[in-house]
Amino acid sequence: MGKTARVVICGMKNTGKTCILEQAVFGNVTKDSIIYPTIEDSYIALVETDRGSKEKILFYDTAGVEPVVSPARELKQSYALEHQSSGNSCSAFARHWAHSADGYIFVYDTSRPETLDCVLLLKKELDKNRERKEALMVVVGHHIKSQSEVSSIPLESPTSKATHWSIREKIKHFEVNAYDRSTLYEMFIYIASKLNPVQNKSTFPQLSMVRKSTKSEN
Ligand SMILES: Nc1nc2c(ncn2[C@@H]2O[C@H](COP(=O)(O)OP(=O)(O)OP(=O)(O)O)[C@@H](O)[C@H]2O)c(=O)[nH]1
Ligand SMILES: [Mg+2]
Repeated sequence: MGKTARVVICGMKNTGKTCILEQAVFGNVTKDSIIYPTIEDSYIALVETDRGSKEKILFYDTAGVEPVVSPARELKQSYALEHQSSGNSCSAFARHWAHSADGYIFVYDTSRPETLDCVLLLKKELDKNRERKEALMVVVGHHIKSQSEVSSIPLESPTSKATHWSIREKIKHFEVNAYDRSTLYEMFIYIASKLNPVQNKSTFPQLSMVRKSTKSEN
């Protein structure tokens, strides 16, 4: 087991971040579970890699960030945003978390396009604050509503927009439903595997063999 990696789950409010973590770690989330808005929480878990080893990961659950305000709505809402006491903005989140995590899970709700806009901005702000420091990033489309429950179909579905964006950004895109624990495995195994890559074997034994054979030739 390597060192404990730190992974932050983030996204807009009510995208099901806590349900995803609770379900992955404890498997106790049902439709009747009462989940309160998060201030900040953490979970420590042993997560299996694709090689079968178990790695310790510390997951930070964060408060949902506020919706992204489009320029058209900005003037109208700027006063309200400036004066709200609770809530987290994308830039404040990025400043706080840019240097204290090895990985980020960006969550959006597949039925609410604005939640994906928020993910796009979060990633941009984190990149700006992290400069060239590498971090593992994954984006997760959370199917909170089934297709029949979605009242209006947006011009471009958030899921296909997220797929294109994730390809451009070279980050992996997953689709999950927190009520179905089996949909979460692939993402958590991927995260544990990427954060704990196979260590390269030392080349020292090969070097010593070369030295021996050179000696016998003389
Ligand atoms: N149908 C369905 N609803 C879900 C699912 N996951 C979460 N929900 C609903 O979404 C609500 C919000 O879930 P949370 O996990 O608290 O969302 P959050 O993103 O952690 O919210 P904040 O902590 O306020 O940012 C829950 O109370 C559930 O009712 C899911 O997989 N399916
Ligand atoms: Mg939460």
